[in-house]
Amino acid sequence: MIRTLTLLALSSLATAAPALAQEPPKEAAKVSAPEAFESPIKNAKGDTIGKLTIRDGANNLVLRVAIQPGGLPPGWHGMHFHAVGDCSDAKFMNSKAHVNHDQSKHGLLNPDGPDEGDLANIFANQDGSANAEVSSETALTGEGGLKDGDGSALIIHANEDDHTTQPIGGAGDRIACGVIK
Ligand SMILES: [Cu+2]
Ligand SMILES: [Zn+2]
Repeated sequence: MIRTLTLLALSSLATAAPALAQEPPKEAAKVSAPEAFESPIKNAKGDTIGKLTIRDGANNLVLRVAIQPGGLPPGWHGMHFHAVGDCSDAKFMNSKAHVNHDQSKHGLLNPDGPDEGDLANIFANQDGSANAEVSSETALTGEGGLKDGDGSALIIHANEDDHTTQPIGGAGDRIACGVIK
């Protein structure tokens, strides 16, 4: 029975393959390298605890966050793009609310979301170091992009984001910030 199913699956793959092969390759004309951006991430004292790197492709941007040992409390932390590229105050309130141009609800798992600032959580190890790579459909440049007039900020929160509740998924205080400008 299983074998029959496998064979069926294989034969449907076989018939699907030529159709796929005939499709013109997507983005064939786009040969330029993704736009890149790099910025330090600072804690409330203004110390650099790591860095963010953004690569922006045609349809998605990829954000990589690298936090050095001692940088964050161990465990999960919410991570968002906030609307203003200002990390100058200790509580990072100058970075304002999440990037959100169309009044979407907060939360990657919210049926009325997500807003443009919503990102997956980052996990900090026992030593406070962390590494994460997440994607976002929010653009780096152009209309509605992160590098708009007042820039944007990557904010890391004290607690994890439950991706559902308003306004920030219960993520709590803002404990780290990186300017995107
Ligand atoms: Cu946030
Ligand atoms: Zn949000």
